[in-house]
Amino acid sequence: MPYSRITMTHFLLQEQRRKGGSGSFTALMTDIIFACKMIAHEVNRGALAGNHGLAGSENIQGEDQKKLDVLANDIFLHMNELGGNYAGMASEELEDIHAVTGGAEGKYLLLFDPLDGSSNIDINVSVGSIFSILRLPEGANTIQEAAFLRKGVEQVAAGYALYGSSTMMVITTGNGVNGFTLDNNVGMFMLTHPDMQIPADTKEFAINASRSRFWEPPVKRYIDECQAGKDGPRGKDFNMRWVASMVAEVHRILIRGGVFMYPADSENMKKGGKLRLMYEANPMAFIVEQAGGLASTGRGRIMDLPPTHLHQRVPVVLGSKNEVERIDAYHAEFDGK
Ligand code: P6P
Repeated sequence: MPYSRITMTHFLLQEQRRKGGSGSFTALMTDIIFACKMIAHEVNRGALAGNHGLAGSENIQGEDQKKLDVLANDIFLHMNELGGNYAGMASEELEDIHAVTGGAEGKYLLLFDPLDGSSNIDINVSVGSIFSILRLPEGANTIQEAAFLRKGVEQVAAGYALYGSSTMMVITTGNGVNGFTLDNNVGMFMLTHPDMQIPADTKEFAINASRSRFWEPPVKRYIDECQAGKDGPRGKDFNMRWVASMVAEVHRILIRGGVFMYPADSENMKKGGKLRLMYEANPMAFIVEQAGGLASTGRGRIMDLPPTHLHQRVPVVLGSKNEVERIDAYHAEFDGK
């Protein structure tokens, strides 16, 4: 059997040739791949490198930054500045968009959550990086926040890196979803999960059940029915998972199906929910939809939402198509639609 492994770089080059691209997208993705490999190294070194614990600073979200939050953000900024294949950047860890420096002249806008799930770092549980890529609007010469405020349907590409038992990257450019595993011996991501598909049905849900007292009735109805098991209205038993790392939850759903929910509730409703639209919900929604799943707020498609500001939050219900449709139907029934 001839050697048939495909590296992520060669996969992207094949996509580039198929689409007749100029190579600037591939160049940007190469910088992102470098950043994720370096972050993987720092995550894996953990306490040995003094990477655990708090940085002693807060981010725009008012959250205490972990040392690796700051380091991962610095790595993303530095590797992309070196590459210069971007027109502007935005990060969960930065209040404002990142000024273009060093003569960057790419035609893409890069948005990212450099280290998602960072409360898991010190306990050695999976964390990840999430990124979203938009095309710079035609004729835009100065980069303002407004250029980033585009619906999820306008994304050119989206992906994540999962720093877990193995390091993986999963991406979509609008032609399905493909997964790559880092071979540390050669330092390359290799195609291991071609054409990832989410099963339409599932017996597994993920939600932070400690917030049940805040949930709206349609969310409570859905979870109660799952917990009622085979003797209840669903006629089957369900299992629950909660990793507190959206990247890990989405990856599990891509591999074996499931539904992930972080709904707006009576406690977080005033902020619009918990998860951020531009660099968490939208990229994950693109990936999930490209894999045959759905991504909703409970009351509408996430990728159709017109953003109003960079760090806005949004309710998230995503995963197996038939479960998301059921949850949306419960919301519509509750709203009297
Ligand atoms: P909770 C991580 O901080 C995150 O943004 C998502 O990755 C994760 O799903 C969620 O928040 C965890 O929230 O309420 O369990 O801390």
